[in-house]
Formats: sequence, structure tokens, C-alpha cells
Amino acid sequence: MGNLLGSDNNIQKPKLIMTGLDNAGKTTILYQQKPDKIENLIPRIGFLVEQFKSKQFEIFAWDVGRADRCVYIHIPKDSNYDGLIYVDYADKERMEYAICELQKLLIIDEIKDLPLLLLINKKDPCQVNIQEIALQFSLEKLCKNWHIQPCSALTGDGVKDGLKWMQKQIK
Ligand code: G3D
Repeated sequence: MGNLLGSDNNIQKPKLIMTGLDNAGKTTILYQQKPDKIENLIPRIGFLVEQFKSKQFEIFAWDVGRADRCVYIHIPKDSNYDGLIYVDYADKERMEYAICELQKLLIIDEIKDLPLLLLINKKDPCQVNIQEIALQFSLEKLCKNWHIQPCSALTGDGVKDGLKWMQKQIK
């Protein structure tokens, strides 16, 4: 893993997709990683994919739901992704919507076999019942390799642990 985690810009970094509903905390999480570089990709038809480069990862991020069908068309197809991070905060009112959007992602060829890190943001770890969340998202059925990590993007709690899990899967 040494090279993957190195800060040399010439070294190819693992490519991750980070998505989830708007307001889930994706931007806060990404800025907390102190990215070296942030670029807006494909700012077409009101839909935005942002590319974040940090020491560890290259992350492509967008809101699911907002652009609906367009999202699948705009995923950079020439990229080989190494993992999917789905950010949610288990808000009762939007839970069904968040689950439905993840399910739509997990049938896309480029995405369906990627390790999935489900970050349950805006939470103290002790507030989160991991088994209940796994059941609600049907992760056992939908995904081969998944991990649920409660976190707080504001304090950073849990975020590193989640990313460490992801690194191990890519190894
Ligand atoms: P997004 O990029 O997924 O759309 P953002 O989400 O990162 O923009 O976050 C949306 C709002 O949630 C922001 O508040 C942000 O500060 C807040 N937020 C993100 N992470 C946490 C967290 O862990 N705990 C709490 N309490 N709030 C969080 P504003 O007010 O700026 O819209």
C-alpha cells in the first residue's frame, strides 16, 4: 500500500466514487481530507461531478438524486474505480429515497462489484445501530463487500476509520 498512500503526484492513486443525497455531508468530508486539488468536471445540464485529489485518493463526487437519470450517463466511463463511498445520515424522512438511489447505483456495471463504504454521517457512533442500517439498505443482498461507518464530518470522528477500511479493500 505504501505507494498508494504516498504523496508523490505521479503515483496513481486509488479512484473512488463518493456520492449520496445532497446535504449528506460529502463536501464537508472531502474538505476535511485537505485535498491538494479540486476540479469541476462535466458541468453540463446543471449537473456537476467534482474531482478531489488528496494524498491518498482521487475522489469523484456528486449528488445522487439531483440529476436522476443523467447521473449514470455522466459517470466518467474511462475511469476504473476502486471503491464506492455512499454518504448518508439516516434521516427518517429521506431514508427511503437514499436507499433507492444506492440501489440504482448498485446495478451499474462499473459500480456493482466495488467495495462499498457506507458513511453514516452526522452521528455519534453510539447512536447508530449498524445491523439495523445494514438491513434497511439490504446490504447483504445488494453488495458483496461492504462496511458501515458512523462518522461526524464536522469533528472528523469515524471518517479516517472508514477510509482505512477502504484502503484495506483496495490493497
Ligand atoms: P453535501 O456536500 O453532501 O451536499 P455538505 O453536504 O457537506 O454541504 O453538508 C451539508 C450541511 O450539513 C452543512 O451545513 C454541513 O456543515 C452539515 N454537516 C456536514 N457534516 C456534518 C456533521 O457531521 N454533523 C453536523 N451536525 N452537520 C454536518 P450548512 O449549514 O452549511 O448547510
